[in-house]
Amino acid sequence: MLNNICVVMPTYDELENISRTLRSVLEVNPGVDVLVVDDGSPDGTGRRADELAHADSRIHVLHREGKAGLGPAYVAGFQWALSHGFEVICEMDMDGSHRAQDLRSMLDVLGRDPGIDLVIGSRRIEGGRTENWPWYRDLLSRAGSWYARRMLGLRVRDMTAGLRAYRRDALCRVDLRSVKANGYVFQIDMTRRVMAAGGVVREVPIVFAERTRGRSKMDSGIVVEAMRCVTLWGIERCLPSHAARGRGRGPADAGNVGT
Ligand SMILES: Nc1nc2c(ncn2[C@@H]2O[C@H](COP(=O)(O)OP(=O)(O)O)[C@@H](O)[C@H]2O)c(=O)[nH]1
Ligand SMILES: [Mg+2]
Repeated sequence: MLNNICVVMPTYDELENISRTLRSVLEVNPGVDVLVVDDGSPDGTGRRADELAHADSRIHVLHREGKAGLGPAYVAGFQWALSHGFEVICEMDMDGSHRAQDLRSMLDVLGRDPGIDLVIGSRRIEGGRTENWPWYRDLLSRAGSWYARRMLGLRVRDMTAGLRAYRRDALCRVDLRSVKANGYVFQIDMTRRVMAAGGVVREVPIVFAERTRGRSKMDSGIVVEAMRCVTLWGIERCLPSHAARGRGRGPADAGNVGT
């Protein structure tokens, strides 16, 4: 049984989603705390988060000045959760795409096996799927995961998945201050960093449903950033200096199990 769980939920213009998403997360997972990380949403999401936090002590809010991207919002949220002593720190979208019951089953898996450092809610293993995603998003996500797997030599099927549960120690082993990734490549960066530090990753199947309210913040800059970073990290990985560093550290991918 896990205790001290914080679900970090970044928001930008999610007024139409925040109340019902938080209600469902906390109803299905009554033991968790939630940290909303709002980047000054013009639609008033931050104010609504404050009202909800006022009514429920499990809800916390971190206000940031302006839209700075998913990665920096998560890094700030992780640092807050670590400094407040949480033992398990999760990532979850606020737009209703991630199901509260999937978070629960992932926490069950983490709770049952102390050897696991990171549970990834995967759309790309048996039992996992996407619903109502436009074909081009599905293609982009599959191609991105394939490219990252090949370039970085990792066996994770869903590299850009955004429903995750980290054990505190796994996050502590990552130098969060040096994480600069902004968009979805943040998820790839965190995966490779956890594994490079010897972390064990387990994928658990989830259903990801496209949002029905509000607008996606995905844009072409996010795709370009992902391509650029993954290519660079892949090249770095092949350099002799990197291979020499890796030798002293043990097997980077040890313990990763696909399903
Ligand atoms: N704080 C913060 N949250 C963001 C930012 N960009 C996206 N989000 C949130 O991250 C989650 C996923 O974003 P979304 O636009 O739905 O991405 P998609 O599902 O890939 O289309 C949602 O909860 C968004 O509100 C940002 O720059 N800052
Ligand atoms: Mg979304």
